[in-house]
Amino acid sequence: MPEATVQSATVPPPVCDTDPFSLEVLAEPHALHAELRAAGPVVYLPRYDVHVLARYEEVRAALTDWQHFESSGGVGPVNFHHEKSWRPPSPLVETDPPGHDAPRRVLGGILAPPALRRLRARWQVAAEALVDQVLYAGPEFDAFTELAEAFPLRVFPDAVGIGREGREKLLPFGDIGFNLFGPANELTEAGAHLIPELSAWVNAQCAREALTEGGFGAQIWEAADRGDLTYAQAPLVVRSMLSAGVDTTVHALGACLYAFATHPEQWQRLRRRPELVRVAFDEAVRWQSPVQTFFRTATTDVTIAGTRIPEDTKILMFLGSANRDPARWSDPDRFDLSRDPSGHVGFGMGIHQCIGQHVARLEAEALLTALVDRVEHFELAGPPRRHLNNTLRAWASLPVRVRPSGRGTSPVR
Ligand code: OVM
Repeated sequence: MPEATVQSATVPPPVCDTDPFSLEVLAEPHALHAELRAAGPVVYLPRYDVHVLARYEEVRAALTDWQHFESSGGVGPVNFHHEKSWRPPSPLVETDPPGHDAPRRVLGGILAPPALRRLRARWQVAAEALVDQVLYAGPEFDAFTELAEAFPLRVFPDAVGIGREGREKLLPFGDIGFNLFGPANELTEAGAHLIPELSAWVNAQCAREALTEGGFGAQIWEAADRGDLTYAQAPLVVRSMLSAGVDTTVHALGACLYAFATHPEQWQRLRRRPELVRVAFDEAVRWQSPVQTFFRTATTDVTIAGTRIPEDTKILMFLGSANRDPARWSDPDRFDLSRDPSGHVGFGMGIHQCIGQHVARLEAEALLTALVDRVEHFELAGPPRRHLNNTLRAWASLPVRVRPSGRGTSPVR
């Protein structure tokens, strides 16, 4: 083929044989990320037949180019053009314009900052009550289970408007969903037997009759009444909130609490300047990247930095690696409230950027504010434990010891 000038103009990418979804790498991913960033702008992973992007510039470019890197082929390694998904595709995360536009507009309005204002005071009271309750029991506790898990579970399901029964299924359901944005492995295997029961329960919560008036869920059905959504889309949009809205926030709060337990000087800075809570949350999301990866599918042959990515093949984007790329961030491994974390891709970027981020920010603001008022000093009281997930940088336990400030209503002084 002497005339293959277009082909010969492209460079073969470096190859990586490491499995980024092995338990060892999931437990400690940063060395592989550094290796992938150093190897080149595009790296090929023969194990999964995907091209991977681990540098900030390329990850950001791919996230904002939905025309070439589509989501309707699935945002995990499974290519929906050839294989069925484990559930009907999400009308938000597993779709592209124009089908994506209406669900995005509707849910985006319901979860926009002005619409959330009525929740702020109630969530602040709930956070204060929870922190008081935890501190009352003593200065040592598990900040992951007792705060990071407990707080979203106290406020978010009520805001959506689901029933009280069965809420303990939300976290395992989300865990399974996020494992299924990665490859079939021991993690997906371990959850497989729970899928029928958990899915049936979640799907039942998405029905109009199951949702209380005024909640996010009921508002989605009202949008269908107005013709802004189809009646077929409404329960799937409710399902998106229940799939993507709990574990993500829980592990982002876990990231915040881990950050402060290991950086007491940053906690003092936040106590001096509590208006930094929102910066603190974004910096924790950048630093830990609770959502580590997403895939896209190439809509056509695309060339990135001279490497050809064939049409209809998968691209794996490392958000967590982009968020620690030294080419974009100075001293990226440092958790530092004096940096401006804006531009991080922990919530994604572009048309699919996290639609629930304002809800998460409000939850974080309520919890951190309650803690700032009540906790003078924060430290680890034992080794923190990770929970391994194919997509989430997650926690199982975060033992802490605190010195209460004597404010709030805690009797522990
Ligand atoms: C969805 C969705 C979106 C993001 C994450 C996710 C299971 C689900 O729209 O259903 O995790």
